[in-house]
Amino acid sequence: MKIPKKIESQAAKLRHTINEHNYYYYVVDDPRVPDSEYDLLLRELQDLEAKYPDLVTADSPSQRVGAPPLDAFAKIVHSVPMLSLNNAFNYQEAEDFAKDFANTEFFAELKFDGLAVSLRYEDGLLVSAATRGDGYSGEDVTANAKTIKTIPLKLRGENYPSVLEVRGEVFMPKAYFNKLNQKQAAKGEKIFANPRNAAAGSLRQLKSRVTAQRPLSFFSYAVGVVEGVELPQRHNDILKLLQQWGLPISQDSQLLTGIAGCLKYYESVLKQRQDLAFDIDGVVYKVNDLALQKELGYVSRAPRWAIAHKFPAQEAITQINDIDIQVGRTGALTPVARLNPVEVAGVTVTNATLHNQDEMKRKDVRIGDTVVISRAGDVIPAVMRVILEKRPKKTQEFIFPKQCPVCGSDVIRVAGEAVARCSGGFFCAAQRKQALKHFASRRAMDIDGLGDKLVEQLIDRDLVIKLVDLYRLTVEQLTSLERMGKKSAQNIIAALEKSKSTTLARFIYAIGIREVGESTANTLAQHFTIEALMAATKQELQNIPDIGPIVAQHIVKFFQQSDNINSIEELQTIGINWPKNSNTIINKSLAEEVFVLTGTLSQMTRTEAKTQLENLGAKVTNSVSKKTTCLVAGEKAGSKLTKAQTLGIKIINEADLINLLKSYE
Ligand code: 9MJ
Repeated sequence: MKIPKKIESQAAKLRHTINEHNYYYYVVDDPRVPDSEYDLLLRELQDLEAKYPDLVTADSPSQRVGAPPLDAFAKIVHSVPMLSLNNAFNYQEAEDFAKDFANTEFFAELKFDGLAVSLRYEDGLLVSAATRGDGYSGEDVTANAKTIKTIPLKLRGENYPSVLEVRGEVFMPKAYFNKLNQKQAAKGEKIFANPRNAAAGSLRQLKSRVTAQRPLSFFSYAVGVVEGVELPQRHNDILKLLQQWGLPISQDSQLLTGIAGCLKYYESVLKQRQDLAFDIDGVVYKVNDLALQKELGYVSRAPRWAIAHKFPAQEAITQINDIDIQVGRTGALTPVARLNPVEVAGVTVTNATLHNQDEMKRKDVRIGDTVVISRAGDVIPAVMRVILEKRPKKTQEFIFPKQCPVCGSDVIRVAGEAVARCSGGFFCAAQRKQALKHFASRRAMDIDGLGDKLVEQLIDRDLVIKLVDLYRLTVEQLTSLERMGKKSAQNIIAALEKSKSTTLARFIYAIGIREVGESTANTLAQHFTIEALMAATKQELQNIPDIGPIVAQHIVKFFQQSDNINSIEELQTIGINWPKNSNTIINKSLAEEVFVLTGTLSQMTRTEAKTQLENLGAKVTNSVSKKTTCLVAGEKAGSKLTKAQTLGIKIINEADLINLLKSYE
């Protein structure tokens, strides 16, 4: 079919516009249009291409959806071999690497934990993508790579080389990895052990339509063959050029001098590791000067001018001595493995979570098994997999209890939910303990001195059955407890008395409705009195911004239980109160502001800071853009700080933030 000129130019214009939006969205991290507008543009192009199939070009953004399946991967020979890196596993080895490089300029990069890929562009168009393979030849994953949104199908600008091979890492961001595994489990399909396996499994597979549904990403860190353009003589300048040509590069790299600078970089990245959106397994130091790189050359397949300084392993192997079931505040049963103590990333670990019933079954974890456990930062250590070859004879499959191990009530599992729950509610001592700890906590009723140990004793001795019993405690009852003097007991009674004057938001948060965190409690307090909240229908709740059907359902269900209504009434009768018009005096002084929080805060968590700013009407977003009005930079702020400086955005530190929040109290 002949394509009218007008249609042809309309399609070309759409392709260009969409590619530009892709660049700003994926590479610069500064979207120029809302997602909905982007979707409309893509739909418009797809409609045109459906009508006129000859309009489809290799670089059309519509081509990211995936090609027909392949029978097997073809081989691609790397004309310049893809190198591996030598590793340094400790400071000594890193220093040994650098001993001949006093005052040398290094470019330090993150070491992404994905799989290495070489992209080949000819006259600006992506013509092939290959895995590293053995370094000399790899698998042709072109159709799959084309589905990765951060990989440009066409280079930007005019001055790119006629041939450009870009080397980098394909990886899966951590957040998507967890979601993917949930989806896989729901479909009864393969669960990936870690984001690297998920990235490899998603890229090295024959159905590119499947790859298209996997949220993979890419960072460039080296070049192979380059023809037609003389490249700069410094590695960091080459990366800058790659970015100008539309290729994504990490913003967390740094130019530094000597090994001392490198080791500082190592330490600072190690601290931020958990906050990164993707997994890394170390950092890489590269001599920045290409002439010096050439002089240094290679030993076997690794360059002498670079080294990967690896982080300590986050996995270890140990044995399971026992499996316990813990009962949480909402009755959720969590299986926990009691371990032979083992050191993981510098900390001795004795317990690891087994998550839930399905996970246990899937992994077939048994008492006596030798297992791989993983500990990432502050996250609770988890059992990753069983080493079946080491399973002792006569182990038995673990039978998940049908009755709550604490109170004996039936265990119930709602269809579609992974979590099994004790149906005992406040009757269950385990749930009571957790509910009470939450009620007393600092951001809830803030009862000073009522810590976890005390709560356990109060419940174990039946001194507190219902929440209101807390406020009926006497000094005599308290002094009868272990390690409780008269003065401490009096202090606790005073703290209880003080906690009675609170805010509606705190109270709603404190009563522990499922899925109602601090921020939701705040929203609810701004729209309802407690009486109105107790009577609200699911629809009324959903009419409020940020309240979705699931939260609404939990709220309605909570207030359908007469025990909960009685408990609230008793608490009010005993004197818990809040300014009755607190929901009408809303301070929206920061309504025009868009904040970004970055780095580590010492006085509060980022979530707390976010909630407090939002309560004053401010918007708090994750990435710095022109719309950002203020960046709060905590300790060790990284690329967001640099970006904010570049854009001339107001930057404040934690002390400034606290003063700002105080000024509105
Ligand atoms: C990774 N995996 O992040 C290199 N790498 O450079 C970085 N790998 C590399 N650089 C030359 N950041 C060969 C391999």
